[in-house]
Amino acid sequence: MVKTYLNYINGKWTRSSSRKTLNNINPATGEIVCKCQAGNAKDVDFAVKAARDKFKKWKSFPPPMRGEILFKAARILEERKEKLAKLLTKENGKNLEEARGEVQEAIDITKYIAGEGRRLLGETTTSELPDKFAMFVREPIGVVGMITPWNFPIGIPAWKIPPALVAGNTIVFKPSSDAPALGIELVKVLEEAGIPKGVLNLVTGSGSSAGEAITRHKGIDHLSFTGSTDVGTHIYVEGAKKLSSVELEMGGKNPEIVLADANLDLAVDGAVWGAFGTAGQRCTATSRIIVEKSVLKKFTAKFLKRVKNIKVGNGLKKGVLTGPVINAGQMTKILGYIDRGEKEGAKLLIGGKRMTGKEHKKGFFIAPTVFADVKPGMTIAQEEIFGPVVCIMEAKNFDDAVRIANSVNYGLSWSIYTRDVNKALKAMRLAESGLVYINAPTIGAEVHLPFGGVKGTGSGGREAGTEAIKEFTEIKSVFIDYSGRLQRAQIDIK
Ligand code: UN1
Repeated sequence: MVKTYLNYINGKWTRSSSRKTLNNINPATGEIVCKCQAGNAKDVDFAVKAARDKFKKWKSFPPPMRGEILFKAARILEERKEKLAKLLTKENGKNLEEARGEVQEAIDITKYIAGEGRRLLGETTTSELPDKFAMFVREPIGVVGMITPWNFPIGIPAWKIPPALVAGNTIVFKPSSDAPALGIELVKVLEEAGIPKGVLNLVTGSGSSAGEAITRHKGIDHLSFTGSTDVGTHIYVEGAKKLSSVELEMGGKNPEIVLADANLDLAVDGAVWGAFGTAGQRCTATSRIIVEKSVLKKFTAKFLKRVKNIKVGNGLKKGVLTGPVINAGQMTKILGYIDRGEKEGAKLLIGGKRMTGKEHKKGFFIAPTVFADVKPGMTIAQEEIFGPVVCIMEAKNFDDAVRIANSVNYGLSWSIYTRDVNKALKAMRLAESGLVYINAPTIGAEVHLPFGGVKGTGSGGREAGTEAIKEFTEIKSVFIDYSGRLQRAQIDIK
C-alpha cells in the first residue's frame, strides 16, 4: 500500500480541495514512494488565513518557550534519524550515508536555532540627547511563505522553518513535489513537539499551482525560496509587486582550484566528492576544476582513475557514491548540456551518457562525466548543470586561476587546494563567493555558519548560523526620553 500524505492546515491533516494527488517517484527504481496532495490556490488561501489568525498569539508566546518546542523536535528527529534517512534516499536518490548526513544537518540546525529563543538579540546604544535611551529590538515579520527544493528535502526546510518559528512568525510551507515526504515528516515532528495549530501550515503541490499561489498571495509578508535561478527571479519580481521581502538561494557554478603546489591526492578526493556526491545535485557542487598548467596532466590522470571506479546505483546499496538524478526532465536537461559541451569543442574524457544496464535502466542514471579543454566562454563553463558533470579547465598561474574562477554570474562556493599560505589567504579575499574552502571541497557547509552567495546566486541575505534570524525578523528602533521635556533630535544638541 502506497502512503498518501495530506496537507496540514490550521492543525488538521486534510485533503486538497483539488481532490487530486501527485506521485512521489523513487528516481533509482521508478517506483512510487508515496503520494501527496496536489494543492492549489484554495488550499493556500486557507493556510494563509490560518497563519494570519494565529500570528498575534504566536508572536506573544515567549521566545524561550518557542525554543523549547524546537529542542523537543530535535530530539524526535534524532530518534527517527535512520527511518527518515531511508525514506530520503528513496525519494531523492542520494546515498544512505549522505541521507543520514542530511537528517543530521536538520537536527543540528534545529538545536542551534532552539537556543536562539534565549537570545534574539537586539542592541542598545547611546543617544545624542541627555536622559534619553535608545535601542533596537527584533520582531517577527508575520506570515512567511516557504518554497523549498528536492535536493535537500529536509535540510533546507530545516534551515528555514525553525528560525522563522523561533522568531515568532507563522508559516505556509510548500516542499518540492519531486521529494515532498521529508518536508512533510518534518512538519509532523514539529506538530508532535507542540507547535500550536495554525502556526505552521503545509500545502504540497506543483510550483505552478501551490507555489504560484504562495508567491502571489497578498497575505504573505515574506517569501523564502531555495531553488532554480529562473523560478527565484520570478518570485523576486512577484514579491516586488506586493512589496513583500524575498530571500533567494539559487544556483552555483562552483570552482575547485588546484595549484601546482597542492597535495594532488587530497585535491582529487575533494573533486570526486564535490562533483559526484549527491550526483552533482547540490547548489554547492563542484562544477569546474581549474588546474595550474604544470600539474594538469598529472591531476587529470589521477582524477580519471578515481572517476572510473565510482559506483553508480541505488543509494540504499553499500558502496554507491553517485545515485540517480531526480527525474526525467532533469536527466534530459543534463544530457543536453553534455551534448552542448561536445558541440562547443570540449573534450569528453569519460561518461556522457545515460546508464541503461540492468541495475540502472528503471531509474534516471547518468554516468559520472568529465570534460577537459573547457574554455571559460563555453556554456558548460558558465551555466549550472546540476548533475554529475564536471569541467576541467587549465590555468596559467594563480592569477589566471582566480580570474577564471570568478568569471561566472554565480557566487556560492569556492575551493582552493594549495600549501602556500599566502596564496590561500589571497584567494580567500579574491573569491567572489559566499563560501570559501581552503584544502576542502566546495560542498559540506556547517549549520552554525552563514550560508548563501553573491552575484546571481542569491538576493543578498544568508541562511543558517548567526544570520538565520535576520531573514525572519524586522527591526524596531526604540527611543525612551526620561528628561521630562521636549528634546528635538539634531536641533537641541549642546
Ligand atoms: C544546497 O545544495 O542547496 O554545503 C545546499 C552543502 C550542504 C548544503 C547544500 N550543507 O553542500
